[in-house]
Amino acid sequence: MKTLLINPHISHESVSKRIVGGTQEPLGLAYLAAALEKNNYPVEILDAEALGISDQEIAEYVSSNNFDIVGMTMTTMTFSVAVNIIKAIKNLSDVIIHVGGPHPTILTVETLEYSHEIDVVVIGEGEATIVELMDAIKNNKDFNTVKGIAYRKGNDIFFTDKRSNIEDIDTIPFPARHLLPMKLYRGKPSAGEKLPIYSIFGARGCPFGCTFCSSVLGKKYRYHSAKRICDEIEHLISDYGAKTIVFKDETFTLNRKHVTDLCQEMINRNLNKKIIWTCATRVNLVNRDLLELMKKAGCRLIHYGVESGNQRLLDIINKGIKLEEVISTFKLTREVGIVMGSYFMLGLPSETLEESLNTIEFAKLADPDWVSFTITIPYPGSKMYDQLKEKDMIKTFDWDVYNTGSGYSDKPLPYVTEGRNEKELKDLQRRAMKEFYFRPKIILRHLMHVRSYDSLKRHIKGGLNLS
Ligand code: B12
Repeated sequence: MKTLLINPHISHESVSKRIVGGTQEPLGLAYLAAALEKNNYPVEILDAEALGISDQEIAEYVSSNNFDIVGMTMTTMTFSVAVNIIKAIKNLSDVIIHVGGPHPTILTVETLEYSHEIDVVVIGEGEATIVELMDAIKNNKDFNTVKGIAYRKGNDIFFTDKRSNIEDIDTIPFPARHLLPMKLYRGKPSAGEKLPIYSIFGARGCPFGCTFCSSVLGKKYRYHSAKRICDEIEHLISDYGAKTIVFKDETFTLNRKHVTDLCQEMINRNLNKKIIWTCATRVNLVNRDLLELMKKAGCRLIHYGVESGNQRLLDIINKGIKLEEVISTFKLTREVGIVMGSYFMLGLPSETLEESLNTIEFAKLADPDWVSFTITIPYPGSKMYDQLKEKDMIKTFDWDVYNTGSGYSDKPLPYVTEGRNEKELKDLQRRAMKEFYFRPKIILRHLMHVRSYDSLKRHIKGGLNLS
């Protein structure tokens, strides 16, 4: 019984690919594959995004290799692409199709109703469920014995008992990276010059309530032990020659004791001499001692989620930070010598033109090294989506339009805040990027970090895409 797990392609709309190139490992699928391998189920991963292959080529690969079961991961942005791939597969092969990931977890019934080719939706974390699903298929048991799924039987859709999240995530094996085309992943230039760059997901869940977030991994923060994370780093160094690690955790410094232990363990194992690393967190969850320790442990860059340069909007989106905290933390981070990236959003609900301009000015004032300005999209699963849907302010539920490459595609925006228009927001986004990056101080700062011809080319490509 052979399973294929597919990462659908997003390339033509992927902002990182359009502007700077490169893709990242689909860690969710690699975790699922590891769980299957641990239970002796043969599995392969096809990363269509990294490989750049067409729907037809995927369908032919499935049929010529006699897979019995195909799994596909889906976000809202990749939903339409994934559904087309599934259609192409079912045209050629009679396989069981199951899907998982944020979109089908949130809109389970809609997913099954929209695509009749999908047999099963795995809801939430998938490691335990996928193994039970395989057991049921192998032993010809009814799907109602598998917790945490919804499935189709005849014309009806059935939900089974809910599955709780995995308490101790150290029990999950390392992602099966040996099934991924590891040489094709490049990471973003903000991660630095030391290639190859690979990612680790060190913690799951986030207790905060930002209205734009649609995380499906729960509110409870569950993290891997310092030992497990350092073992995984050593594995990435020895097997793949990793030089840079990107922590994909949503809020890296949430538990200060844990981060302190982790940094200490990295230093004890001399990992700080072998790799550099990056992470993302909130401005109110660091202090000087912690930043200094992180720097000593090899932290090169921190991405801070700032979102807006207006306190009124920060409060509306329930961000729970103050603008003064942004300024003081950015100053501190620079003093400690850690590079900074900062995420901003334009077109938040009720945002005026003046407030959008404030955000651009604030980004320059706060002075990070890297920025992104994304146009607000209310993704299903977020509080913002529910609020705007209730007010009838979402223009379309055609999910293809939600793959806007953060506003950089020619697709129309599914939501435009009151009193504003699409063209103005898209123009403003480009203006924001140009105003931020095309300043002598920033150009110089970036050129000083360029260490290779390849990197110079990536910087120039990024700049040309902005102009
Ligand atoms: C890494 C990441 C990225 C990377 C993608 C790298 C990659 N190849 O995965 C990059 C930086 C490119 C990215 C970009 C964006 N992202 Co993103 N990203 C993430 C992040 C932080 C981690 C994903 C991850 O690895 N998770 C770890 C694994 C363990 O979880 P998982 O993937 O969900 O998989 C588990 C389950 O869902 C399930 N499962 C998943 N798939 C399948 C399939 C099967 C068959 C089964 C059985 C089970 C199953 O089992 C897995 C193991 O437990 C998530 C947030 C999060 N906490 O997940 C956001 C997230 C996926 N991103 C999101 C968004 C909105 C974006 C952007 C639009 C942001 C922006 N404004 O630019 C862009 C869009 C890019 C695009 N066009 O698609 C949203 C998606 C919301 C939604 N409704 O779909 C999320 C959930 C963030 C959030 N909290 O709102 N992202």
